[in-house]
Amino acid sequence: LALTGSAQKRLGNETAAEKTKRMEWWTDARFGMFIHWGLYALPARHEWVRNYEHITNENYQKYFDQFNPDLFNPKQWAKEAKAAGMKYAVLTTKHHEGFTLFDSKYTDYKATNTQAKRDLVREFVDAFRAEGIKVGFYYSLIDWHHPDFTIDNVHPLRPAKDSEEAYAALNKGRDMAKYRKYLYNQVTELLTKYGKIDILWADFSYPGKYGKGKDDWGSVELLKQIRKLQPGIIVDNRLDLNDYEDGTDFETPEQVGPKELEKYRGKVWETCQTFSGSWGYHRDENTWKSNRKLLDLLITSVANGGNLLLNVGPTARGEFDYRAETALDSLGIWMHANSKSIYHCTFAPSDFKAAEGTRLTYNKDTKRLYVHLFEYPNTGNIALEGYKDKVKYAQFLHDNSELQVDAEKSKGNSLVLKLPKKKPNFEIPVIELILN
Ligand code: JFZ
Repeated sequence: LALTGSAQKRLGNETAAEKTKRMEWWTDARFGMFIHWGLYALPARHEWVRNYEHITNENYQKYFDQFNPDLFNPKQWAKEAKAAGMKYAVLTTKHHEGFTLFDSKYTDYKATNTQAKRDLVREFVDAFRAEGIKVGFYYSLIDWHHPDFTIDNVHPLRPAKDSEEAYAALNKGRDMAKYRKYLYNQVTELLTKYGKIDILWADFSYPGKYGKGKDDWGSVELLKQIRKLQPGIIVDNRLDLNDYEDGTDFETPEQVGPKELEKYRGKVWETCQTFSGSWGYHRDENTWKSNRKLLDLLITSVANGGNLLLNVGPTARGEFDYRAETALDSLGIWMHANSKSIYHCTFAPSDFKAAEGTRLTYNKDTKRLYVHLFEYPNTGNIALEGYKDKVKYAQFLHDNSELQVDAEKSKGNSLVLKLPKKKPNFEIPVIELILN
């Protein structure tokens, strides 16, 4: 059988089974915390502010000068992530603005040279590890501060308005080969100075005539180096290596709705989501997702075999916004009682159809099926068509209270369970079915 074209391109020798094994902790974990933190927390109006408002290096300098996160306490962050039920965390070690939270020997544009006077990545790593949370590094491929990074004529998030000549003039003297080396060196620093790193989240490629992709980043060499330095690491798919069969590890659908997540069933993926619209701290943004919506995204991710990476944008003083804390608390209360339907779970076997108003997750090892009641029936029962001879025992997940079968109503293949008229005190209660 002749493989054609790109499908046969490989970077290493890992088999599909070995990859599954390497990623097992991550696919089991299902829920992680994204942290977008950088100088953009000071203007507090989106992490793209430098680009959106065309701020020059000179005018952006005030944020570097004023950066003083006096309340930064990653132990507290880690406690809050853990209480919410999150198993891993990914921090922006450098975002597009180019400022590094770590002490890099390749730049002066780093936290060590601000009033913080220290390596904030180191403290993050130590604190999260101490809580048993896996650590990941986000590293921006894009860099608006580096003198060799060429300014793009067309960018997916901001199409060009100027002429090609104007851009050519702007880019005179910039050398992507030098930037490529810088990025390689910094990733090497990140993967050698901080012990075992569980995830690398490189961001992002926009290949095309005016864009940037694997040749600009040197992605092939970079990924080889990443794998060599950290053999166990899990890498996102934004290095533009999709034509390699064993390239990167997971897909990253961003800010998509629950309905769209169905398309990813069967793939290895993680959806990243903000509380509001911005990833960095945004003071005046008031369109926050409801707690129910966040819970929906978590459950629906697992119901389609994926992970949720939920973002927090800490303030310039280094604390989580009170609105984020309230949302995390609410998720934590649900997770405390219901996390068995999340960890180590995936989509249900195809012979179980989700009843109207429900979403299913499944643990194949314990052979338990979880029915999430998105719409709580006020009829005093629920009919599960086709489940009749497949279920040994039924209970609520949050308290292990039995849910009796309504034998009279259970006709044909229909399994009808009696439910309390009053909805239990959870936004989305879960029925646990122990299968035969
Ligand atoms: C990127 C960043 O620009 C953003 O600031 C944030 O860090 C997010 C997690 O990742 O955002 C993207 C990346 C790719 C697309 C859109 C937003 N895209 O391909 O459409």
